[in-house]
Amino acid sequence: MSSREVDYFQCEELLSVEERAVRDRVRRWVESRYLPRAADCFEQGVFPVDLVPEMADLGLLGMKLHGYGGGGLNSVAYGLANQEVERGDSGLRSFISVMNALVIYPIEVFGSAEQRERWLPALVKGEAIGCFGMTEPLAGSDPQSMRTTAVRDGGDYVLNGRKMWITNGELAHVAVVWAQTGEGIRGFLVEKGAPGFSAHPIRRKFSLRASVTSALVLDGVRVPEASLLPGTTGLKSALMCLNEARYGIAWGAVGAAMACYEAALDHATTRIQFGAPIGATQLIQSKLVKMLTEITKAQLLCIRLGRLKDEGKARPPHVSMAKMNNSSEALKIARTARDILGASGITLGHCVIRHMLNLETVNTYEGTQDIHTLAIGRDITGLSAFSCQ
Ligand code: TGC
Ligand code: FAD
Repeated sequence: MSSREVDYFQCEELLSVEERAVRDRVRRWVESRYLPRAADCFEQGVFPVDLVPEMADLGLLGMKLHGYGGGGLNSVAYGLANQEVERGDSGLRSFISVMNALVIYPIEVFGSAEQRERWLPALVKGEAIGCFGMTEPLAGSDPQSMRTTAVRDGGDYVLNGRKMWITNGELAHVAVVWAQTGEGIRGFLVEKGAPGFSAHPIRRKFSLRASVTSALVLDGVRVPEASLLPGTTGLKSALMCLNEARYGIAWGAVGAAMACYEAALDHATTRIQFGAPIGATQLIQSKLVKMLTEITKAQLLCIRLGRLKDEGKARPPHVSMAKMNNSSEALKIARTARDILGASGITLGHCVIRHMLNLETVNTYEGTQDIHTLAIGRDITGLSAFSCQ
């Protein structure tokens, strides 16, 4: 095996023919349709909404969904698709994550038959876009403290509150909104155009620029009881969705890291300083070896987690470990790659600074490094260290 391939431990052999086919199909699409415009989307701060129908045709929406036009893929194939999309850009993968894990999944698992019929086929075809409103200005890592309320009034619920940092917010035809009710935190489907409901852009981002990030305002939004996701039974229901999204992020981060490593290796073997390629120096080799080692560990973690998931043996702390490790290692790899590229590493002429800036968000959203550390710490000790009170 050539040391130039980003598959040092022959992980390829751990994949089925179908899983490889999904990966290769998505890789070809990303390379031909997204990469040529990735830098422009990032620079201009634009999500390429015109590509949504192509993503749907490629089967990127509803990848794991059985029925309703979904792909019914296993977890490893789903993960590989996330990896390839994030090799393109974390913003593009965020769109895929939100659609699959945070909108289609909760409607499939917690929705009524009517809600599933109404939304799932349209979401899978890309005719409808969704978002997931959990985070608030005063409730980020601690969503249990959310202040958005849904109060019963006759046959309706009335929602009041603010949601912050919501991916796809202004694009969405339907928002999965989490709110405090008299029966704990529950999920609601709030449609675009509902009186009192609006989405506003969050501007001046230096990360995830090719993704729409919004604030949601809910001022006395009256929705019928049929908008409640009837299967939701507290914060746990929302955390189950996060579990799915975090799993995809663990794979996606590997894709971004692979892209950065490839760019760094290419530069190290072609850039001549002091009469030799910089890759001939021990310092640069040490950095490349560390990068490849961490990518290899992350790849193995993902494949094992995917198999555990499909066997019904993966627990939330397993997902936390993969999300935590892979996003933080990808960020370190991107920073190292940026360094190896020297001055050229600061421009969008290479993918590296784009990935590096994006990975700052990937490391923060869906549970920060600290939060996943505490979740795993609680799992192994049985002691919660979330609050110092
Ligand atoms: P805690 O007592 O731990 O849990 C309440 C109930 O939920 C269960 N549970 C989980 N279930 C499934 N998956 C998980 N990951 C779970 N974690 C906990 C738990 O067993 C319990 O069940 P039960 O039956 O006893 O009721 O709740 P806590 O309030 O102590 O909070 C735990 C904590 C801190 C880990 C959680 O709040 C957390 O994960 N915080 C981080 C917040 C976060 O990740 N937000 C993400 C917002 S969405 C987003 O960022 C989208 S980015 C999209 C993109 O663009 O890709
Ligand atoms: P805080 O919770 O305020 O944390 C600040 C710092 O304190 C962090 O370093 C954290 O690790 C640390 N900290 C917090 N608690 C503890 C503790 N107990 N012990 C030690 N350290 C602690 N949310 C959604 O609901 N839907 C979305 O679609 C969505 N998309 C996003 C897109 C982008 C681009 C971004 C940046 C965020 C998005 N988020 C979304 C929000 C994201 O999930 C939150 O930003 C994240 O959960 C962290 O919350 P916070 O930003 O409020 O930080």
